[in-house]
Amino acid sequence: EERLSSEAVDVTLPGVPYPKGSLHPSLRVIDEVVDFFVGLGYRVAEGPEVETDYYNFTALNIPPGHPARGMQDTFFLDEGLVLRTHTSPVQIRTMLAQEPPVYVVCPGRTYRRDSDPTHTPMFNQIEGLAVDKGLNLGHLKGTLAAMARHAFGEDVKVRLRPSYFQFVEPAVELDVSCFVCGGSDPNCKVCRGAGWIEMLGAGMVDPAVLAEVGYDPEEYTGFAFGMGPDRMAMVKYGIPDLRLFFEGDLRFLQQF
Ligand code: 2NL
Repeated sequence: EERLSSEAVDVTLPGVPYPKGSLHPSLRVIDEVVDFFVGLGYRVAEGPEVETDYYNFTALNIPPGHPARGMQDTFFLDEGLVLRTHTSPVQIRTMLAQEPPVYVVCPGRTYRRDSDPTHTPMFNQIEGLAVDKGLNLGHLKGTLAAMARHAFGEDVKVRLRPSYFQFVEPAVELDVSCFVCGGSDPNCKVCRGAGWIEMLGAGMVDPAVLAEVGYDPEEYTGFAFGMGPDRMAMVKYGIPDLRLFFEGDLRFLQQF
């Protein structure tokens, strides 16, 4: 009796809470976008964050001395190395390593000398590339519209606006209709009354870039796109300051 009562365990007491992890808001968006493209048959490719000047700039139609280099706020390292300013060098490496067709999606960390509420020196990027026979702007728009509906809901509309990026021609930016107000609220916090949200940049791969990796631009065409999943997460989850993403504060992270 004595032993039974002294060793009794009250199984009705609550257990010791086990700390639960959660996914970072950027990773949630990255997973969503990457899963979408994997579903279409794209492969995931990764590459080094320390890159050569050649892979980060020259191969992308940005030769030494070109003003587009000055606009990227690059972290320069020794001996012609840089912290990559975008994940495009991963697609260059992919094209150099294989023959077309190419269908890849490239998520990763990228770096620019910039720091304010909407820019951090390290940020995530997802780029994608398709090279095949007969690809045109219609394939680009259809693919990216389907991705936008996957990320922001079946009802969103998309529009393309003319833009400029050195490595594509023509270049476009893709907007999605506001998934909060649909354009009906002039005071909407998400689209600020514009009705549209900027989502990504894209375009048809410049023939000079295809030729640089040894592909015949007369035989193959391609489209490419680049987006900022951190920015997308700010819009999607209503987060006002990008710097919160990289401070590691559990009170912030546990909300997602
Ligand atoms: C943006 C725009 C873009 C690309 C990235 C690309 C890569 C290769 C060849 C051609 Cl290897 N293009 N990438 C093209 C257009 C836009 O990113 O605003 N990103 C956040």
